[in-house]
Amino acid sequence: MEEKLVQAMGDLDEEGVVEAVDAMLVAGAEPLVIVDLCRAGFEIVGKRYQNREYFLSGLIISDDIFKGVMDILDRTGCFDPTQEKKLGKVVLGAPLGDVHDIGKGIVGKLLQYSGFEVIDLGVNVRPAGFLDAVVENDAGMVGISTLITMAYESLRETVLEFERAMLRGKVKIMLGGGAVSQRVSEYVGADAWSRDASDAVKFAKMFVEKE
Ligand code: B12
Repeated sequence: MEEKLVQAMGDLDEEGVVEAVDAMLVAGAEPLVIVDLCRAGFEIVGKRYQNREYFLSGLIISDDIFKGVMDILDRTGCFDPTQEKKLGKVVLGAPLGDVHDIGKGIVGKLLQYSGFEVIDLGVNVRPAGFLDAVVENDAGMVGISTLITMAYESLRETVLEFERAMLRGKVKIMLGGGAVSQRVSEYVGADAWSRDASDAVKFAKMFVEKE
C-alpha cells in the first residue's frame, strides 16, 4: 500500500491516493508515515515537472490532492492541539519569494500538537515581518520553510534583520523545506535545519531547554 500511495501521488491519481490512505489508516499506519509517503510522491511530481512531463497545473493538482489527504488525517484527530500551550512561541512562515506552504502547515500542526504556540505568518513573508511578529508576540523561536532556491537571499536578510535589531542572541532560527541544506543553513546563519517536520519539534524543545 505504501508503494501505491507514492505512485498514485506521483501520477496525480486522486482516487488512488484516497484509497491508499484509507487502507493504511485502517491498517493502523501512523499519520506522519502517510505524510512522508506523500512527500515522496511530491518528489516524483517535482521531477516530472522539471522534465516537462507536467506543467504548473500538475503542481497545483498535487497540492489539491494533498489537501484532501490532510482533511482525512485531520478527521482522525491526530493533529489536534489538545495540550495546553505552554512550552514556548514559534513564529512560522515562508520567506519572501516563496509561496509553498504545505510543509509549513505540517510543521505548524506538529508544533501545536506538541504544546507550542504557533504564530503562522503565511507565505511570502518579508524579513522585517518575521522580526515584527517576534517582537509583538515576545516569541523566542522562528521557523522558516523554504522550497525555492530563489528565496535564499531573503532567508539571509531575515537573519540579518534580527542581528541589526540586536535580537539574534535571544531568538533561535530554524530552517526547513526541500531547498535547505547544511550549506544553506551556514550561509544564512541559522541555528538548525532539517527536511523532517518532526525535527521542528525536536529543535523547539532543545531551544527551550537551553534558555
Ligand atoms: C506542490 C508544489 C507547488 C504548489 C505549492 C502549493 C502550496 N500550497 O504549497 C504550487 C503550484 C503553488 C507551486 C508553485 C511553484 N513551484 Co512548486 N512545487 C511543488 C512540489 C511538487 C511539492 C512541494 C511540497 O509541498 N512538498 C511536500 C512537503 C510536505 O515537503 P516540504 O515542504 O519539503 O516539507 C517537509 C520538510 O521539508 C519539513 N519542513 C518543511 N518546512 C519546515 C520548516 C522547519 C523549520 C523544519 C524543521 C522542517 C520543515 O517538513 C515537511 C514534512 O516532512 C515541489 C516538488 C518537491 N520535490 O518538493 C515543487 C517545487 C518546490 N516547485 C518549484 C517551482 C519552480 C515552482 C514555481 C516557480 C513554478 C512556476 N513556474 O510558477 C512556483 C513557485 C512560486 C513561488 N514563488 O514560490 C521547484 C523549485 C525549484 C527550486 N530549486 O527553486 C520544485 C522543487 C519543483 C521542481 N523540481 O522543479 N509549487
